[in-house]
Amino acid sequence: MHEPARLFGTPLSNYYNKVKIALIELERPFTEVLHLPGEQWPDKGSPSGKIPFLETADGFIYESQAIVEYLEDTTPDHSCYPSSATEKARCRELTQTIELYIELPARRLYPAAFWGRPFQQNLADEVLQEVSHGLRILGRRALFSPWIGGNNFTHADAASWTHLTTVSNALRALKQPDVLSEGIPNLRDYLKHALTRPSIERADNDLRQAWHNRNQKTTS
Ligand SMILES: N[C@@H](CCC(=O)N[C@@H](CS)C(=O)NCC(=O)O)C(=O)O
Repeated sequence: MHEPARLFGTPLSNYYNKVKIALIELERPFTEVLHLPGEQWPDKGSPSGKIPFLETADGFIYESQAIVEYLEDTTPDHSCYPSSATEKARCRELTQTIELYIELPARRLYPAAFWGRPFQQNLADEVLQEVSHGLRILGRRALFSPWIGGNNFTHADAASWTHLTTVSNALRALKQPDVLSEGIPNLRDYLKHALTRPSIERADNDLRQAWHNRNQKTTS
């Protein structure tokens, strides 16, 4: 029986939601601790100062992928990876492709898209080029039939849903071309299908509620 872990961060964060989906899928008990970027970081929590980080009986763990792998390694009775080493590597390829070549470049637009900072079209043009390149890489491996790697839900779907939703929301907020749907023709269907998974449905509801709370705070 696992001690409940404490997940630090906010449902507004795509990396936080990736870990939260893993916790739910692996049936690990956990509580959520609201911890916003900009607050003073706990000394032990996250050496990078970023969220998410997880407090476990073994100490604090940061970096979402390290947390996911830790949860896999310490949950002997469940897994969100295929059993074969090659298939597992495929899931990690997909996750890294999305994070390094799509989410990371797109992240440069989040201050303008989500936090009211000034928008620069030349920055957006650069980002769109980089994201389109990332989508071409992703297209060489991703199946989206119905899950990103094929028949079964894996951790790569948690990453895919949370990051692609966030990037898509950012581009829409900034009225930029929908390069995601151009690069992944069945993206809409995939994201819709992802919401049939209870873990993703819960993360999505919590995300919407967190935006609602934040918007109410900023308008009151
Ligand atoms: N590579 C990190 C990325 C985490 C990340 O970028 N988190 C964002 C929130 S989604 C953050 O903490 N931003 C605040 C900052 O960069 O200082 C991970 O996988 O955990």
